Amino acid sequence: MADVHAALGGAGLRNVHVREYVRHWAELTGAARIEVISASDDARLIGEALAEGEILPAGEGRYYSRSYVKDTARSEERTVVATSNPADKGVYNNWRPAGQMRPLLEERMRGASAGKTMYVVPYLMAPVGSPLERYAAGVELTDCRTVALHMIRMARVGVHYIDNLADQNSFVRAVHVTGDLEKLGQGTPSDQRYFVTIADERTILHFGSSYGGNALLGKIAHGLRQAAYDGWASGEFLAEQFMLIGIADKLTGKRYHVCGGFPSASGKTNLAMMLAPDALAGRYRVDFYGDDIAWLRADPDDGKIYAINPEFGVFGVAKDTSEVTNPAALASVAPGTGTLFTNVAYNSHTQEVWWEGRTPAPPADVAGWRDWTGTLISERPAEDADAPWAHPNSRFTTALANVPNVAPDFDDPRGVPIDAIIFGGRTRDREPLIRAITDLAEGVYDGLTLGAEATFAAEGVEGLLRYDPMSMRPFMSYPEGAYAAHWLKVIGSAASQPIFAHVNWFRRDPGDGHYLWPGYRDNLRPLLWLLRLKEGQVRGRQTPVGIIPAKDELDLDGIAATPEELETILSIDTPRWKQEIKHREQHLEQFGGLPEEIWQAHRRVAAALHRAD
Ligand code: OXD
Ligand code: MN
Repeated sequence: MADVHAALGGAGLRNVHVREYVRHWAELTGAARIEVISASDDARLIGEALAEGEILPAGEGRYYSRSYVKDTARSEERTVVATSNPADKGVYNNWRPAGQMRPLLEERMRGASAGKTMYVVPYLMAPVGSPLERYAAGVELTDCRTVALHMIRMARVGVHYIDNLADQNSFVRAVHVTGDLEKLGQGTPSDQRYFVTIADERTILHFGSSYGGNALLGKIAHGLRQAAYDGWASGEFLAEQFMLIGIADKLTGKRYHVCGGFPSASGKTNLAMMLAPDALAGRYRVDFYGDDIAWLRADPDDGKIYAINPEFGVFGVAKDTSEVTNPAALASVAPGTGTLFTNVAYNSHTQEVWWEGRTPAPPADVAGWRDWTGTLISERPAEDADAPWAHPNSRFTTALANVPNVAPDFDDPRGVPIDAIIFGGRTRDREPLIRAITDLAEGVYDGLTLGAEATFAAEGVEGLLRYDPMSMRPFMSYPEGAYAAHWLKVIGSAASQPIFAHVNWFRRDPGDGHYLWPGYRDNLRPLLWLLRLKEGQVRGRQTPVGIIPAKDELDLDGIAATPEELETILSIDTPRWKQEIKHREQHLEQFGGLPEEIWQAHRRVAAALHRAD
């Protein structure tokens, strides 16, 4: 049995509430040792993990880990938001009573860390000194060393974050117990895993996975689910699965900031790390703040909406990351960055890593190459010959500071003032390249009706979106009606409000299906138009679903699109929109208590489409 007080005292951890919390869970999980972690322990922990074979070297200052084969992704079915108030049940939050979930988790976690070390990871999900700092402190307890290593990259980690709290009891209690991964029945009717946020107790209990999305509790469980709940309960802020970028105009010296949500596989990380296209790089610079989470609040001093990225690193999907799609991401995982790769392909002779899309074809010489399961490529059975080398959800984990175009003020506690909030899906026919929305309720309505097109027939009806409101479907922690009202309240309280827009980089040619817009770096162009529209420098063209750029308003210097292609991406398909409006109505009807302003926005858009005949 661990000597908790000696371990905490030795680490200089004085906060009595933290000490009591650690004692409780050390006793319950039966951990053999307690170790308090700060970022300065990284090199030692890396050394230990290498020595134990938990990670492998992947070139200079880079590391590689494999997760258990059935533990490679977030599990939405096993994720629960619990509170003591049944009124907190929403459509997506998978609500359960706290009184039921806590004993269930305690039962699974009891004795489950026997013989293991419990790492105590005090962290902060905010730049130090942020006005939202009191919602940002947490202590993750984990029985997995690689999870501690990931946390050091993804959050600000250190004892001082928890010892100096104004309210010593105000920290998120985040307990991660791995469990016996081979005996958990992942994905079967007897699945033992549970990933629970008891939001009104600010307690996170995750059992049964050591994969990042389930195990790095600062990120999704705290940074999104818990923070969204806290933001609503306090009335102070929004926590959203949003990227956050800056755009600097070197000619005028002005700096703009854009944040926004994209359902998965819609290019959010690539957009967040975008560099200006060559033709515009003399004038504009794009600064990276964050690729996954933003917390937004209205600042009473200047009446603007400010955003922070609460994270300290990037937990990015490796697949399809290349010099073309995201050169900044590749630079951020270069030798010497301390990057941890998970479930990519690994060469045990050369320590190189590779994933699908990294280069057009896999390495020609397969000597030493193993797929993400550890099987030598040269020995894979014939039926697996075409299987990917890397898992589609393989990841790289690197600190924000490693991203070459990281904003100089990414650590500014105040955050950055937001000029525009964008939503973007992957839509082949209906959505134009960009449509701007100047009305707050219509902007929120657009976010609530965000979705991704079904990618294969099996996933849904052709042309029907899988709605993913604000890209928060898996992270919603309170009811959607209240969520919409909270958005209207927070953004509505700002004297100077951001403009909204919906973007779509994925419009296809109706004939041969080719993409009509080059995407990637060129996505800066419609964003520049949006900022100009906000400043009254361009007028665009009003459509029933928003303002679309006139052709001559987009800066197309260096773009090879034909006039016909431009015509298509700068138009809306009214009959398809009319179908979509009917689906939206059904989608919104699920949500109890949706504010009347949202219904009015819906009816306005529907009526405008009707008139557009
Ligand atoms: C996610 C992630 O699962 O950001 O959305 O990792
Ligand atoms: Mn995400």
